[in-house]
Amino acid sequence: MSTLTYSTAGESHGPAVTALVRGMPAGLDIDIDFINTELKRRQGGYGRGARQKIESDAVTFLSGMRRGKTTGGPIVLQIPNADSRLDDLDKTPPVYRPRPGHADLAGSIKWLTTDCRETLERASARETAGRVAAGALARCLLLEFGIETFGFVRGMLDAVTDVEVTQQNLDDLIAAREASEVYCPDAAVSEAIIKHIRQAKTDKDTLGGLTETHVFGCPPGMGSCAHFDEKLDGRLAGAVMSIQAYKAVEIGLGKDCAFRPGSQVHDPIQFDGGKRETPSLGFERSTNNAGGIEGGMTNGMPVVVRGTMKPISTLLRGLPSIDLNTKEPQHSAYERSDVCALSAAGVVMENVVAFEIARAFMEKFAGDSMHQIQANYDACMKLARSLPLEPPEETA
Ligand code: EPS
Repeated sequence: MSTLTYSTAGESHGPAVTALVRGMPAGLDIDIDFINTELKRRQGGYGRGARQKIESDAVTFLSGMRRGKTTGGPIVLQIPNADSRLDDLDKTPPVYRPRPGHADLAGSIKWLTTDCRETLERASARETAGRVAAGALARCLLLEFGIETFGFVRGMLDAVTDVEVTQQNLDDLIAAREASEVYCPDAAVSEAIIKHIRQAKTDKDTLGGLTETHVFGCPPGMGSCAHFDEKLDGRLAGAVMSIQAYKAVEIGLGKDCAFRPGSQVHDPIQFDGGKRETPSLGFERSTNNAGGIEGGMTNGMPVVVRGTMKPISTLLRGLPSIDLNTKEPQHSAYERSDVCALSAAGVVMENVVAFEIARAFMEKFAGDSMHQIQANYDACMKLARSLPLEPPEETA
């Protein structure tokens, strides 16, 4: 059995984007419709560019699946690109004027070329289709154990919702998000965001914003404080920060911890015997400033992650740059792009967060098959519920 991991491959205008997922247990029912729904959601959101009218993203399983279930073997997911033209020089000409904020300049120096296309084809956010497919597959596993994720747009500029996300209002929030063109479960804030995007388009400018993911139903003890590279908050931060254009990640209260004393940051611990059979095992908090993670481990409360996306670096009006061949000042090149891809980024974030949660879940309840994992999960939860396993030692 290998650790649950994934990697992606594919260029924005190559034949396809793919994801290779290793370590999925055998016997998991794969909900392809669900994966495709997530891919569709990633393509949407007000402010997207013309590419999304060309593509109709849907996944094909090239391996690791038989009769709708995982086999335990490596899984290759493929999403074809309709706009495939990588080797056609007329349709994908070289780009010599790097965009400030994009991978163009750093990548060109890294790969020793003056053609930014060598870099931008892989740096493109089209790659996130592969990440969404892998994350949505991981969510099929999590849902078997009642672990649910909810991702949405929190806001941008002066339009930020203060909506509270709880398991109780989750269904209403999902409905409100689905009704919003920008995936924000607050109608008034959605309107304001759309206005901002419309204005940015007029100004030939771009916009970023805040996205958030909440994960419900995580049992305590996933992740680890024993090894820094097993800390779940570190892994979540790395996963979210690696999404194209993300510049900050916060868990729970995040950076606002700096502005409060400890008494107003740390979540008081209570025990509710009536909730012993729930994933929290009854260990409850009146607040969740920790965002469900303490010491790099889940504590039974919902995991809350927030990400900041910078505005897309391809501006229709360009930005001051140079020509890499002549080094003369030039405005940056314009490649077809989005005015704002915040809603899509929220979908990407939800799915990359889910993959990291699934990875931590598999490390704790490890098994080659769903049967084995279910048995391990049940046994582990039973032991945790029976604490103390030995009579407490007398103290003098
Ligand atoms: C994207 C596909 C790309 C861009 C965007 C996201 O398509 P194209 O470059 O063919 O228009 O719209 O990519 C970028 C923001 C970027 O910097 O490359 C997608 O499918 O998400």
